[in-house]
Amino acid sequence: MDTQELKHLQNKAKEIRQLTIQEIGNLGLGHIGGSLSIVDILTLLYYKMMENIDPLDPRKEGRDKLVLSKGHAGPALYSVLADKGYFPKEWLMTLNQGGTNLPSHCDMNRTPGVDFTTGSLGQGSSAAAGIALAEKFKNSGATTYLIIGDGESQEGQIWEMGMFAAQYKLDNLITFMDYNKLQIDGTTSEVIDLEDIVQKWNGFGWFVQRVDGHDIEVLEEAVLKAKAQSEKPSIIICDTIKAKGFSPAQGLQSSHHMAFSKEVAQKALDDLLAE
Ligand SMILES: Cc1ncc(C[n+]2csc(CCOP(=O)(O)OP(=O)(O)O)c2C)c(N)n1
Ligand SMILES: [Mg+2]
Repeated sequence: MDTQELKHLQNKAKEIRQLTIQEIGNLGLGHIGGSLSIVDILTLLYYKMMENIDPLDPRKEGRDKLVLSKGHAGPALYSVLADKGYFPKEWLMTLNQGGTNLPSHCDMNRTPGVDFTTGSLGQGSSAAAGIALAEKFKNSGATTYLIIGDGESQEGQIWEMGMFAAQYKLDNLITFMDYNKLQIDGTTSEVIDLEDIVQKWNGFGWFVQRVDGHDIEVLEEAVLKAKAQSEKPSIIICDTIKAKGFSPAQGLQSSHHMAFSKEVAQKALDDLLAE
């Protein structure tokens, strides 16, 4: 990736953070932390990596897909989809309100561009593996991307999916684990420690990489290496910071689902733009 393209994607990620703070800030509360930790991953996917996607034809046959298994981070995905033109940006101001097409958690029957309904942690992972298997049967050549949380990784279903995907050699499945080290009730290490996470996925027969989840250039290299794999599913363990770019609560457990005033949102936006 040349410097110009990198700069463009970094600016895009900043815009997406801005939109997400405005979107949740307008409602006054929401999952700001887990939304902002995955913005760089989403930006790389939607503005560089995903093939055959078309905002005017959201269900296009043979497209690459994303399953956001940590469905509570929907607001970040909505910002990307709105920016790409899947629906009007004004919809962002209706987040999680009566009659909205943008519920707090992802709903494929409500929101153009959302590839799977998620929110019950663990379940999106199995759906993604099923989609990847179906793409193999169809010989579509499409890639299925999956984003899981670190707290979510304490769900047994994640590991059931891990065995399944290795058994069926789903090399068209690329998973990102958003390793922000925080879940609702505390740090992952104090609730149920995940380490040694690289060894664990290795043991499940996956191709494993561990990278800085906010470094778009490094993320791209990891995705390219994952795409070059044959026979093995891939996981990219992404070290991230919860609420990255939201100065009032960056890196704090309180960012999981928090209420904040319009003034606090404005201060966060000012700080973000000054970065
Ligand atoms: C099956 C299930 N149990 C509990 C919840 C409630 N819940 C929503 S988010 C969350 C914490 C998830 O932590 P993590 O995966 O680390 O996501 P992050 O908050 O860091 O984005 C929990 C327990 C849920 N959505 N689904
Ligand atoms: Mg987490």
